[in-house]
Amino acid sequence: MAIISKNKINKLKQKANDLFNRTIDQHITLAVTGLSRSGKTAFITSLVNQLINEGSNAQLSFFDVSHQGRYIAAKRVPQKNLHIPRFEYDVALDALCSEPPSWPEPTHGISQLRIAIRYQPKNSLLKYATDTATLFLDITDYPGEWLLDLPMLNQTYEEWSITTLKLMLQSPRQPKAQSLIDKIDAIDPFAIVDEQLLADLAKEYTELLHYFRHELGLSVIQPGRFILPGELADAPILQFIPFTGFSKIDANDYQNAGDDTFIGMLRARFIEYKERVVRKFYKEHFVNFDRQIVLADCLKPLNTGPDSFADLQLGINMIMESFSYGQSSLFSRLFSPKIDKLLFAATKADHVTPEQHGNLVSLLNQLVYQTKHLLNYETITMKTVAIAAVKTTQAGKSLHKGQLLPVLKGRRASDDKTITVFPGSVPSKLPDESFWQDKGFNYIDFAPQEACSHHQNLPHIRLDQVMQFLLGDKML
Ligand SMILES: Nc1nc2c(ncn2[C@@H]2O[C@H](COP(=O)(O)OP(=O)(O)OP(=O)(O)O)[C@@H](O)[C@H]2O)c(=O)[nH]1
Ligand SMILES: [Mg+2]
Repeated sequence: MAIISKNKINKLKQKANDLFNRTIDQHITLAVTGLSRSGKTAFITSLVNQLINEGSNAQLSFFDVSHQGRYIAAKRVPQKNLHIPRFEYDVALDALCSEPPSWPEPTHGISQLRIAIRYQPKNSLLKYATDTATLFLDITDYPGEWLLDLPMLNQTYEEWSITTLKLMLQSPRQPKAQSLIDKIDAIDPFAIVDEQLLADLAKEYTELLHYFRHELGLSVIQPGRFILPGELADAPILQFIPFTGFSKIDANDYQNAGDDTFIGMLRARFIEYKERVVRKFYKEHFVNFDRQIVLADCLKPLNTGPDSFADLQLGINMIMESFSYGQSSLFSRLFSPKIDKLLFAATKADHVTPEQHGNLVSLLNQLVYQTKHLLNYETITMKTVAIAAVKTTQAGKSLHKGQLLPVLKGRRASDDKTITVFPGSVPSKLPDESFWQDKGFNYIDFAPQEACSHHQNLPHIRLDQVMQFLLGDKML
C-alpha cells in the first residue's frame, strides 16, 4: 500500500514537473542569410558546434547562460518541416575537421536544422518548480539574393525592365551587357513568341548575372533565383528577361498584347515569378522567422574595388527593405512580419588584425544605417558586430623598417603555405577616392587552421556575443 502511494506521488510530481517544463519550453526560429559566399554555412556549422560542445573548450564568456553555469547540453533533434532539405551539419564539419582542413562546399538554397538546448532557468520560482527548461532552436539557411527580389513585388513588368536596363547600361555592367541588350532590341515584341529564343535569351541573361556576381564581385543580382534556382532550374518561370525597348513602343499596344506575343509572355512570366516565387517565399518562410542574422562580407568588395563596394551598399539597402516594418513600408503593406531582433554581422573578421575590428563595425554601421532615416525599424532591435565563424589566423606584431606592425599568420588557401602578412587597414567610414588610390587593403583567402574533432569547439571570434544577442533573452 505504502509503495503504491509512493508511486502515485511520484507520478503526480512528474506530471507537475512536465507541466512546468511545458510552460517554460521556449522556441526560436532563427534565420541566417547573406549573399552567396558571405559565410552562412561556416556560421551555422560553427554555431551548432559551439552549442553542442559547450563546456569542452568553448570560449563563450559573453553568452550569459554558459558563463553563469546554467547551460546543461544541446543536441540535434529532427526538424519540423519535412519538406525542407536538412542543413548538412556533419558534411560541413567533416570538411573543417579533415586533414588538411578545408572549407565546406557552396550551398544553393534553403535548408534547416533543429536543436534542443537544455538549461537551468535563472528565475528562482521556476528553478524550484523544475530542474531544466528547453529552448528549441530552428535554424534556417537561405540565400540573401532572395531578399533582393522584394522590391519587384511593388513593380510592374515595365517598371522592373526600365530599372534593370538602367543598371545594365551603367559601369561596370555595361561592357558585358551590351551584346544581350542589342539582341533584345532586335526582337519584334508583338510577334508570336518563339519560346526557344526566349529560353536562350534567359540563359544568356542568367550567365550575365553569374558574371556580375562572381567575376565583378557585384551584389545586386535580380531576379535572385536566376543564379540560385534550386528546384526551379530550367523551369519556364525563370525564363524571362527585362525588355529593353519600352521607350519605343506604344503604351496601348503593350496593354493589349496577348500572352502569346513576345512581350506578353515576358509580362506573364514576370507576374508568375512574383507570385509563385517571391511572394511564396515571404509567405511560407519569412513571416515565420523570429530572429534574423544577416551576414555580410565587407572585406572582399573593399579589396575588389569601388564598383563592387558601391554595389554592396546598394545590395544592403535593398535587403533592409525586408526589415522595414513601419506603417508605410512596402513590407508591412504586404505581410505581417514578426522578427523582433536583427543582427548584422561583418564576417571573416579574422582577415584583419584585432585593432581593425572597430573600424570594420563602423563601416558596417554606415552601410546598414545609411537608409535608416528613410525607413522605419522601430519594432526591431538591431545590432552590428564583427565576427569570424571559424578563426583561421593568429594575430601578432612584426618589426618592419624599425616599426612594430600588426600582422596575421595563417595558411594561404591558394598554395597551402603558412604566411605572415600585414593585411592593411579597414576604413571606418565609407571609403573615398584616396582609399581606392592607396589600395589600402590586402585580402588573402585563408584555409581553416587546425584539424579539429567533432567533440571540440571550432576557434571563433565573437560568436558568444552573437548567441547572447539572438538567444540570451530566451534563456533567463
Ligand atoms: N577566414 C575566414 N573565411 C571564412 C569564414 N567563413 C567563411 N569563410 C570563407 O568564405 C567562403 C564561403 O563561406 P560559406 O560559409 O560557404 O558561405 P555561404 O554564404 O554559405 O556561401 P554559399 O553557400 O555559396 O551561399 C568559405 O569557403 C571561406 O573561404 C571565416 O569565419 N573566416
Ligand atoms: Mg552555404
